[in-house]
Amino acid sequence: MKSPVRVTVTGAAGQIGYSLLFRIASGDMLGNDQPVILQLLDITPAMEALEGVRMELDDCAFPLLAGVTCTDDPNAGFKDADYALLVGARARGPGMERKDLLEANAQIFSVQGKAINDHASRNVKVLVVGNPANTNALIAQRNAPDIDPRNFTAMMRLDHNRAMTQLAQKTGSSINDISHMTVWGNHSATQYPDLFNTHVGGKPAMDQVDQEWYETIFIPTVQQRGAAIIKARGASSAASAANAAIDHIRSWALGTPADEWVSMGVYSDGSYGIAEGLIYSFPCRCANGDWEIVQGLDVGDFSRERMRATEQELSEERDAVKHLLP
Ligand code: NAX
Repeated sequence: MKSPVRVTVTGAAGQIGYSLLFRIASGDMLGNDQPVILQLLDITPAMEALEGVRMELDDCAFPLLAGVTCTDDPNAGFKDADYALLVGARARGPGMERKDLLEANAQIFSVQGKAINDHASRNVKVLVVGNPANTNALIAQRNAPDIDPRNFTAMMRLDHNRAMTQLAQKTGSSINDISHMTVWGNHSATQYPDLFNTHVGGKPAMDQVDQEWYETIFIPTVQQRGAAIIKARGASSAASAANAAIDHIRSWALGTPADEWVSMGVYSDGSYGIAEGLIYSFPCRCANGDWEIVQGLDVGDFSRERMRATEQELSEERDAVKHLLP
């Protein structure tokens, strides 16, 4: 048996946490030969609820769960972390402007970035789920100058999975027939789900759907799916978000299938003309615990315009918190 790895989860007492922790502990994320120690971080008022979650984890008697700690101290929470899933964030309250939300989260993610810098493993793999996820990831990354910026990522896998299913349902095919999906940009309504490189049953997706459906149904449905779930459920996506977080880390740690890729918010190196340093979603291939941006995809004018719009939004988010960035 391998030696245990340390997995920090923030916002662990929240609704995504409740769908996520049990799957990490059962081996869904890192494989059924990899023991884990869970380091659960939340804020002080949530400690009692978090203790209840710990009791339930105990009661599952998971063979792979080698320990659980609960804390409200980021320095303790990130100690020696090999993986860090930053789920906890400040939700938008009544009367809160977008700028206030960005600022409130900038405070949280700068503290957590510093704690990661000072206490986590040098190879820690960080996934930011808490919204605005891409900009929160940027803030954490900028506050962790001793860690490779490539180790900070933002979750786009829920958007990617949503797009896969919408396409499978439209074409009457199985999810297993869909490959080479890409969602570019920001985890927000400006994200751009791109079918121009996607395949259904090994053949180009755009030969199997019409442009009108693509533009007027598919793209807005994927972009607005989070809002549709809030409307229907009265609460935001939780189990599907937790599932996407598991998928994201699993792909990163254990690799993507040969010739396939997934969408990940990663540190832009300027690929496809996207400003360097933004945390932008690209098609990524993973192997040996590392990711690379897939190069050379077909980007026509239709795609270019949408990729730019979502890049523009990320630049504006970054500029809104510039005064808080080191
Ligand atoms: P909940 O409100 O149920 O839980 C959030 C938890 O975070 C609470 O327990 C809270 O006490 C904790 N928290 C707040 N500030 C914290 C801090 N400074 N340190 C540690 N913990 C802190 O929200 P939940 O539904 O679990 O969603 C969590 C986040 O995921 C939200 O920001 C949400 O917007 C975001 N989402 C991101 C998605 C994505 O695809 N990237 C999709 C799902 C989800 O909407």
